[in-house]
Amino acid sequence: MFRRISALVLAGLTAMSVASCGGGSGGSGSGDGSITMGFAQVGAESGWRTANTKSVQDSAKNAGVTLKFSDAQQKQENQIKAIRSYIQQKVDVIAFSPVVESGWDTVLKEAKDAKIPVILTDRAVDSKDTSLYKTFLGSDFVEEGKKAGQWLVQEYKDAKDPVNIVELQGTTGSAPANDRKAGFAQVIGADPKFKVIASQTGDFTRAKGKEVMEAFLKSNPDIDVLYAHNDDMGLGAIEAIEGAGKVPGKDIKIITVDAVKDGMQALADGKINYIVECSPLLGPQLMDLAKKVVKGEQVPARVVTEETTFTQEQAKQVLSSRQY
Ligand code: GYE
Repeated sequence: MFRRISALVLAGLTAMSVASCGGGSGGSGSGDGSITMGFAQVGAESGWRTANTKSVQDSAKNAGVTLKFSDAQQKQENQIKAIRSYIQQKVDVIAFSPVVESGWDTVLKEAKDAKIPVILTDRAVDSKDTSLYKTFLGSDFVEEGKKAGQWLVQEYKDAKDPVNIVELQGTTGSAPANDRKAGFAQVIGADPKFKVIASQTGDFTRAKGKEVMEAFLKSNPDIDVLYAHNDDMGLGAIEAIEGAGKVPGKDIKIITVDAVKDGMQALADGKINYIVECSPLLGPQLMDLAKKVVKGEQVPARVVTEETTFTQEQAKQVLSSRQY
């Protein structure tokens, strides 16, 4: 009897220690170095996001990181709930891509108090207190907006007439929408012939991009250029442009950001004119950073993703080898 009880107690203790392996709050994880990450994803709004989710999930597997994953369907309150549940579950590290920039201080403070390190990935927050997170891994969205503007300035360098631009913005209040708009405006603002005649959010989705472009076309007979903050909205807009009997890439020149496969295909087909790349393949670097912060090692406060741009000719060359 005693032997049976002690065996049960022992089994219970073992189970507890196994359970706590991934749960050392901010500790160094289990002896074998494995860690548990809670990841609060934005949603599944675009091809970029799908590729990003796959990258995070695949890299976690490869790195031996146990991943708890949630999809917030583009709603901040869902992300906050997910982060709180990761805090309760005492994960080793929380990573998330904040849907909007503002309103994170309270929940980030809760993670800090629970001694769970937080990594921002893809999108930034505007919190003044940078001790609320360990690092921010992702693109320089202002730079992306500038690259889009620079192509336009070059493309219309000899034009004397006004260039009428419509803009499809990403999710209102998100870092990529704010920054891609700002970078673009900064570059084209140097020449008054560039006029943004309409600018509205398409929430980074194809359906919204189409809907808003239809409205733009109805109220503006003379659109020269569309600048869409991502490929998906650009692809939706192409349907609207074709529906209105115009030729995308010719009657209306199109610049987008991301360079996912469908976007690159449209670029190679001549329907988009220029794409600024934004890489979603953040998973491997995220897992490296996570392991370091859980061990208490120093990491750079900002890790910027390397990216390029594509013309129609370049798209034709790389299309077959595009991973996402
Ligand atoms: O450009 C867009 C996605 O945050 C960089 O979010 C990301 C953006 C990306 O929905 O397609």
